[in-house]
Amino acid sequence: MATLTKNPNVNKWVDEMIALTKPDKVVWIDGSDEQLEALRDEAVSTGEMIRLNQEKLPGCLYHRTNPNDVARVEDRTFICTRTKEDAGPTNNWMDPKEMYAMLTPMYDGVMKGRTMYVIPYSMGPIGSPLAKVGVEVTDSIYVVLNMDIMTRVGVKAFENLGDTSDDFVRGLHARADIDPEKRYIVQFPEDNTIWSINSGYGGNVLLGKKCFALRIASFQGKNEGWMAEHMLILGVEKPDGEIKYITAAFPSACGKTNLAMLIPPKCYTEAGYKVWTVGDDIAWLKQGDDGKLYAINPENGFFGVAPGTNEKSNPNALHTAMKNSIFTNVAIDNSQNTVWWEKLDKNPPVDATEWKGAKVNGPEYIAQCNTLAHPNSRFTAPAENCPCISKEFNNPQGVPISAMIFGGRRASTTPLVYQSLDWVHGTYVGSAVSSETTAAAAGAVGVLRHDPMAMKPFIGYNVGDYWQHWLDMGKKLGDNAPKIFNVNWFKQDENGNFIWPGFGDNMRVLDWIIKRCEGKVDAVETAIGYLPKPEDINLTGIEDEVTPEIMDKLLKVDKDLWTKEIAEMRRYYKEDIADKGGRIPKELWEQLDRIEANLNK
Ligand code: OXD
Ligand code: MN
Repeated sequence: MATLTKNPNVNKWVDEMIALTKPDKVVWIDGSDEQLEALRDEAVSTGEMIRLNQEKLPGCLYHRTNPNDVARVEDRTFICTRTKEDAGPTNNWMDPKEMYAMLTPMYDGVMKGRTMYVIPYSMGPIGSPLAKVGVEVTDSIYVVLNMDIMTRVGVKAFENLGDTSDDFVRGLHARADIDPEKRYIVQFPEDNTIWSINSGYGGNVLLGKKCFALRIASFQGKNEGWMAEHMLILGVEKPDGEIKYITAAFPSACGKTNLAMLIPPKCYTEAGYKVWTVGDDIAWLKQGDDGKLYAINPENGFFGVAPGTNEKSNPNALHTAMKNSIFTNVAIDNSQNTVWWEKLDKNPPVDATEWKGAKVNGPEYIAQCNTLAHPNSRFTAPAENCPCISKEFNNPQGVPISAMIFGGRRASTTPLVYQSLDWVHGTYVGSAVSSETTAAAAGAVGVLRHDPMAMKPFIGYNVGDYWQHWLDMGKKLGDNAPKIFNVNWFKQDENGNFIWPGFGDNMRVLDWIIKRCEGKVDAVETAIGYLPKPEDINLTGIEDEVTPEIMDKLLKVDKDLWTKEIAEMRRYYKEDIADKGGRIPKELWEQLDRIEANLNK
C-alpha cells in the first residue's frame, strides 16, 4: 500500500523498518472508519479480539494477553543515551550501539508471514503548538485499535509534521514470540526512537503513551524548555463560571483517574461547582505568550485499571468505557457476553470466563482466592465518551495551570494538604514523593518507595538534571509559576483506619488550594510549608465523620516524624541518587537544611 506522506524522512525510516522486519504486507493506517472497522472484523475473525454484547456495550471489543505479559516491565525497560551518566541512577542503561546490535538480529525477519501496520499519530490536538507526531510500525491489530483510541491516528497526524520535518518519534514494535526473557522496551532519546519487542501488553506496546509522551518527551522537554509530566489535569468550575485548572501527580494505586473525574459532594454541586477532566495520566506543559504555564493532555483516551472501578468509586470512568472501548484481561460474563471485574459489583457471574480464558463458576473461583479479572486488567476508552470531559480538551493552546499537586500514600507524617513555601521548595516536595506499599501488593506492607514526581519509571534522562529542569522552569515562569501543593488522602489513625473520606470529598481540599491560588484564604506557616487553618476546610455534611480532633490529626506536623523524614530524604539523595551518579542541584540539598532549620526553630 502506498505511503500516506511525501515526507522523505518518514518514508526512508519506514522503508528501513520494512527491510529489517520483512513483513509480507504493509498497511498504512489512514484513520478512516472503514479501514478501522475492517481491522476490527479481521481481529474478531482470527480470534485476536472478541466482540462483546453490542446492545449493552456497543462498539466494544475484548482481548486477552499472554499470561506472562500483563504489565509494564521496568526491569526490561532501558534508556539508551550515549553516556550512562545521562541516563542516571533511575534507569537501566546500555550503550545505544550495543543495544541496536543486540536487538537488530531479533527484529530481522520478525514480521515474515505477517502484516506491518504503519500508524501515524499525533500526541496532542492536531494543529496544537504543543503537539508532537509519532509513527509506530507494529504487527499487531490490537495495537492499531488501541492507538486509535489513545491518540489522534491517521493521515491528519502528518498535517502537524509537514513534508520536510524530521521531528517525529520512530516507534518499532514486534510481538515476536512474546518471550519474557527476550522482552525489551528501549528508548533511544537522542535518536527520537523506541524499540519494543516480545510484548503485547498496552504499556509496553502503545508507544505513544509512556515510551513517547513521558520518557522521550521528558528528554525533549528538557532540551526545548517545556515539561512532560505524569500528571492528571482537571478544571474546577466555580459558581460564577470561572474554571481553575490543576495538575496532579501520584504514584500508582493512589486514585489518579478517580481524582481526574471527581464528582463533588452535594454541598458543592448544589452551589454550582463542577469538575471537568482534561487528562488522567499525562500532561505536557509549556509557557504561553502571556507568561503563564499551559497544559495539554497529549492523549485522546483513557487506559484505565478496571478492578475497583464502579458506580460509586468512579461512575464517569464506568460510563466512558461503555461504548467503543477495548477491554483487556477482565473477565467475561458468558450469560450476556459482557465484562466483569473485582469490585464492579457484588455479583460475580456464575457462568464466567476468567482473564486467562478458563470457563469457571465465578463465585466458586473467587472463593479459591483467585480473581476473575487480572488486577491490572484495563479498559481503553475514548475521552470523548467521558461525561465530564472538559470543553477545552481539544483546545490547541491548552489550559492555564494555577496549581500543581503532588501526593502519595502515607499512613502518618504527611498532612492532608500543605502548600510549598515557593517553587524551589515545591520542586523539593516533588522530589520527595513516596508511597507506602499496601497489602494488595506482594512484599512487606508499609515500606516506603520513593517515586520522585511519580516519574521514577518515566524520566528519560538523569533524574538530577530533571530536577534542575524543574528549577529552570520555575525561574522562567517567575511570578506566573503555578503554586505547588502536597496532599495525602491516606492518613490513618492508631488502629489503621483511614481518617479522611477521600474520593469526592477531596473536592474540599481542591477548594482550599484554589482559594490559596486566588489569595482568598490565609494559612498557617509551618516548618514544612503553609497549612490550612482547620476552619478553612469546608466540612459541610461530613462534620460527624471529620470531627475537630480528626482535623487536628489530619493537619498535624509532628516534629519527630518530620525530623525522621528529612533524615530519610538525606539518605535517599545521597545513597540512591548522588552516589549512583544523580546530579542533584545544590538548591535541593539546601531545602533539606531549610526544613531542618525550620523544625529546630
Ligand atoms: C499507567 C501507569 O498505566 O502509570 O498509567 O502504570
Ligand atoms: Mn500512569
